[in-house]
Amino acid sequence: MASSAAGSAPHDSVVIARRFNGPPTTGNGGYVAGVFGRYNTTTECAYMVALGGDGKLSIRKRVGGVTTVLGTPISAGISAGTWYLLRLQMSGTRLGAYLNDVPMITLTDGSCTSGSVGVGSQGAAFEADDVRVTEPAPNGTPWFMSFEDPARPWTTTGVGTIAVTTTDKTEGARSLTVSGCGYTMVFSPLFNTNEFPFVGTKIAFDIKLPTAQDNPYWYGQAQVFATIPGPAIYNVHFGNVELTTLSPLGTWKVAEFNVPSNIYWAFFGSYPNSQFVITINTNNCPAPIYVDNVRFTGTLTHR
Ligand SMILES: [Ca+2]
Repeated sequence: MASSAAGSAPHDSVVIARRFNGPPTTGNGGYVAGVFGRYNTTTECAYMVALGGDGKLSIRKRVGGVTTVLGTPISAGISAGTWYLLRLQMSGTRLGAYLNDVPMITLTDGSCTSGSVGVGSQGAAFEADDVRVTEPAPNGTPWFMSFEDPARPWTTTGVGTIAVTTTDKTEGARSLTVSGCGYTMVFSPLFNTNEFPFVGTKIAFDIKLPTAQDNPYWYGQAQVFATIPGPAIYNVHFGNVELTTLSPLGTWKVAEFNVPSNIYWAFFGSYPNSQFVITINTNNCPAPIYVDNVRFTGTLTHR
């Protein structure tokens, strides 16, 4: 692997090349170029998000000097001479590849644990600019909590509709829009409580109300519920936040809820098939509400 611009990075990190040009000559499927992380020179271990001469985006792993492709490469129409925004997201054993801020691949692998980051290639020339390293979601919060994980989407029932968008967000590359009047329930994917390294006495999310409101006297209400079947916690209510208090309109605000004590303590256990539900009850119809970065707040304790 030819490489350059390597620097050390924490275990959980995001490597971004905001301008990356240099997919190998079209047709050379074995040639790749991209960003890498957790490169350990002793074990020759590293992860890479690679642009391929076959036009595909892939996540690759190098262990003991041997390169393998993880998961299924995505046909992305990669072509030589085009600038791309590349992102390799590493959080615990979870890896993600983003192209131009769009999540393309997520998978898990535990081979490479820490090391340096950089840009590199196999058999290809490349140019990279504005390479940076950032931290993933705070406190190791699972990616789905910030609507970043295409493999674990949130779902809905009720009158409203939801969609993931990249146009406006407070964390990562995506947020969730909730559209429509009435009472809309938004369900997290099922998770194990042990996926959260930190547990908080409160839970919060960022929310942005549209400036257009059908009822200027009542914007609506948000609620949070949780179900943790192991200790027989079903649809327990965290409380309400009156959206009318979240002014000014058109700016990101924080909705925060106290975590009921039985739920707080359950998060120190290991319980599969758990789920959060966020409900939005609103009179607003003309424009969507944005939600992002659901996370524990208050007093945080390592589980
Ligand atoms: Ca996000």
